[in-house]
Amino acid sequence: RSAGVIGAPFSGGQPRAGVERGPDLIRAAGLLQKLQEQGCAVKDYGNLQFEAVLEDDPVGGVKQVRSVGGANRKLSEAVQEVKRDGHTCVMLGGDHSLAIGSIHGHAAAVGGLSVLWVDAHADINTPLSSWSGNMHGQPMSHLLHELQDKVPVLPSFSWIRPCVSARDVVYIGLRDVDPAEHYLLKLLGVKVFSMTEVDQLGVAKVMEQTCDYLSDKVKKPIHLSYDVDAIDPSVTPATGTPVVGGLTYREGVYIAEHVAQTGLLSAVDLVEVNPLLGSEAEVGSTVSTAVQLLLACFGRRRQGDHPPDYRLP
Ligand code: DIR
Ligand code: MN
Ligand code: MN
Ligand code: MN
Repeated sequence: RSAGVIGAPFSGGQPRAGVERGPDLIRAAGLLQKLQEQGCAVKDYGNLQFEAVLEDDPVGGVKQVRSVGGANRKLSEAVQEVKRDGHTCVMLGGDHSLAIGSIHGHAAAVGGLSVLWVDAHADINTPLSSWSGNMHGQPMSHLLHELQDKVPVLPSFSWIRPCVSARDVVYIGLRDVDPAEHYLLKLLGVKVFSMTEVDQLGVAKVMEQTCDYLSDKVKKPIHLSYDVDAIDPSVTPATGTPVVGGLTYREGVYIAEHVAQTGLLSAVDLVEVNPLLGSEAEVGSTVSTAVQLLLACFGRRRQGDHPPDYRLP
């Protein structure tokens, strides 16, 4: 399998500067070379360039709506190109509002998707339920068919078509969920493995049940949307909204390994790495974890591996 990598240096879905530097940092940590070393063909589509929106006043308390809408429109087109070229798409964020364009573009190219959302947060606030006004807490509400009567059309959002069914979504790692979000998750009956279920079942059972649930009838291509804040902040502190009590490094990698094994991974987002938050060591730990998660997505196994034609020297 081959990886098509898109950098999305965008931070407008949340208030902290720095997350737009994620793509360059993850590249500088050697992601592309390491993917190639493990036998994965890589095409780098470079970083998207987003036009600044000069007049972007809040819309009913929601911030930078037009910037987020425009950036995601561009991202959606880019993801569609990567998928048409036949690659597994890797979107390096940037903040998690970018999942709107990434999932929209993915669905436009391949049709029905499963979405595996690994995050401390549910990111399913509607523009009306959001208390923060940050779009990175809302992407799921714009994507789910079932929520469209609850989501007003925002400026620069009219191009978006809902493209995911609640039945096809699984969350892992939740531990900071707003009341409105909890209400919506229950209303729609979304499959959630919060940190409580990770504690109860262990990550191996969580992944087994996740895959059984997602491949129940038809095996749809999987979109893995990985927010680095799903991992415990002792490991990935350089992120805008860290929450204690997260996935261990090993649980985080296991999730990616297991998804890779399904053979269904069709696109992955790695978002919310913010190199301006934390010490050099904290940023280093966050970025190298992000790289390891992505390598695991493309088949890196901790047991080791060797090419089929390997000859002992
Ligand atoms: C909160 C925090 N639920 C919000 N969300 C975050 O702003 O809607 N998402 N941090 O990543
Ligand atoms: Mn998120
Ligand atoms: Mn999060
Ligand atoms: Mn499985």
